[in-house]
Amino acid sequence: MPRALITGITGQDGSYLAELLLEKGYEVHGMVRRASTEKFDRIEHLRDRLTLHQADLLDHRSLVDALRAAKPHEVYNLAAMSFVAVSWIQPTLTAEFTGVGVTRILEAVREVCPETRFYQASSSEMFGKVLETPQTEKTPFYPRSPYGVAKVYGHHITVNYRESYDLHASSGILFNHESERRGLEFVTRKITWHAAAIKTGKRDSLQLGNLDARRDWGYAKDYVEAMWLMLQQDTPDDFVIATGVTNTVRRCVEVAFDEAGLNWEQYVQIDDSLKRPAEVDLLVGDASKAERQLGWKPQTSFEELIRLMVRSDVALLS
Ligand code: NAP
Ligand code: F7E
Repeated sequence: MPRALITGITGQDGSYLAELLLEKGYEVHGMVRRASTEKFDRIEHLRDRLTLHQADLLDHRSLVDALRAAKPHEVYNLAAMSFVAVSWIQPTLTAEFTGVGVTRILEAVREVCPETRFYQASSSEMFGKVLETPQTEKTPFYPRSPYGVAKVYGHHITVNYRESYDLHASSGILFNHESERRGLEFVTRKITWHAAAIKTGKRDSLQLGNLDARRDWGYAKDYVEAMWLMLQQDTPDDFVIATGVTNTVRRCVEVAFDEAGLNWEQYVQIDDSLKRPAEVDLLVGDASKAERQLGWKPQTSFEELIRLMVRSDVALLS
């Protein structure tokens, strides 16, 4: 039976990846952080089929112990401080988790299980102020946030350990991906949740920042499949995972409020404090290498995604 260890298993992607690997017959181990109140909502339905290990990306000893206990064939490093807006408020902590944390886990893999296949969760935020469009694996990075800078470090250290120590380490450069399990602070879920909350009478307005920002949004369930495919290749490599379609935040609002049967202009207000010190204006990825080499293609359109998120939030709040 193949064994996998997922860091960040309590997050959006971790929970979908755990489901996928269980379906494929894996023994699934997850790394979790201790908190005074457990927040395992996204994996509650899987709890009895998972083995959880207390560890933290800030603590090398705990990473070594988790790897020794799990003996994984595959490690998926999804743990990170993942919210871009907060990375300006906690820039050094973001660098520690999201950047140097990657070196800590790579060092632990090298020490405990150098044959293990390793996946690093890189991000389209590394492209930031884009130097070409669409963005590919060869597009130079120009990060625009402390989070993006930390992800560039994590990406380069993964490539460097692959080349220095011959590790089977791959990096997925994933563009934004969302779902019913997306954190409420990210813009798509904030919009779908508020559309549902207004429809069900629990809120009467929605405050947003930059409506003109453009993102390439896909469905998280489709994207975790690409992570798994990367680790099934004989040779480790880097892959852009994206839909190739870009939409504005404004379009996201229009679709979500339409699904809820509401006129968005009556409810949405601009709050300048939600605008970022430096913005990423346009992201659109070219995933043709993943299609060619992994046979991966996105299955869910932007509009389907936003509509299914609104329906899920309406059900949640009703
Ligand atoms: P998420 O929902 O915010 O989940 C992040 C996970 O990381 C949580 O399980 C969190 O645990 C864990 N974590 C944070 N700091 C940690 C630490 N110091 N030690 C151990 N665990 C820690 O993020 P996501 O959307 O699933 O994203 C997964 C990964 O892909 C992240 O690395 C993110 O940066 C990257 N990424 C995401 C996207 C996207 O659009 N979703 C795109 C590109 C890349 P707690 O539950 O304890 O907080
Ligand atoms: O912002 C604009 C905001 O926070 C998207 C993470 O998963 O994807 C995610 O990062 C856009 C930005 O995601 C609000 O200015 C307007 O331009 O949903 P977001 P993100 O910053 O793109 C990348 C690929 C990752 O790797 C990250 O981990 O929406 N926006 N008004 C707003 N954003 C938020 N959050 N809230 C607003 O009110």
